[in-house]
Amino acid sequence: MMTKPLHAVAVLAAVAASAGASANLMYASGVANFSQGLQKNNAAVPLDRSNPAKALGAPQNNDTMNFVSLGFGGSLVLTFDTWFGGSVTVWETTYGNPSGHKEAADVFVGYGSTWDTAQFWHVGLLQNTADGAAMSLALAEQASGREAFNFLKIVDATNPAFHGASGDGFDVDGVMAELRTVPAPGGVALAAALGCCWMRRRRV
Ligand SMILES: [Ca+2]
Ligand SMILES: [Ca+2]
Repeated sequence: MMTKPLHAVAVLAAVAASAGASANLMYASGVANFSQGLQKNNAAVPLDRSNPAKALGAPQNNDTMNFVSLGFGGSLVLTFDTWFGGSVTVWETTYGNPSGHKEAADVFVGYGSTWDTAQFWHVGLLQNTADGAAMSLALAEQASGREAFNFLKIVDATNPAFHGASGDGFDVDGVMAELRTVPAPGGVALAAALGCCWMRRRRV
């Protein structure tokens, strides 16, 4: 009896921790794949800019080494604790000077059992000057017929012409998405179950 309130608190804390940002928003929590590109001069991106885990969790959103550099043409596939939809928000790092470091990336959302077999739909081209703003998934929803996704892919689309020899493409500090509590696969499973019951009832 005495422990019941404590249990309730523990459960609430666990729910809050998994939600991350808030009840309806969450930050990326896993790296499904990282295929880093190179610097403009074809040298490898320095190690301190090459850890994809720096794109997970809440963005630091400051001028520290809080990001992973995609490298020119590089890509990063992230996952969340659960299904997401609605919109996604990406934070980039440009040390307070985005117009001096023009970087861009194509953002995709995907659905599938693994990142390399998943189908992806284009969300938009994100300029680093517009980072931190929510990108609507409305067009991806229309194209896919889905309202919930389980992969988010960011592909560097930076024009090397804007950069010096050590330019290294788009930098990802953090990514946020809206939680979807009723994923389509569950709906499909439910429909299948209902169809099964209906068939069974019909036979009776
Ligand atoms: Ca960069
Ligand atoms: Ca970060």
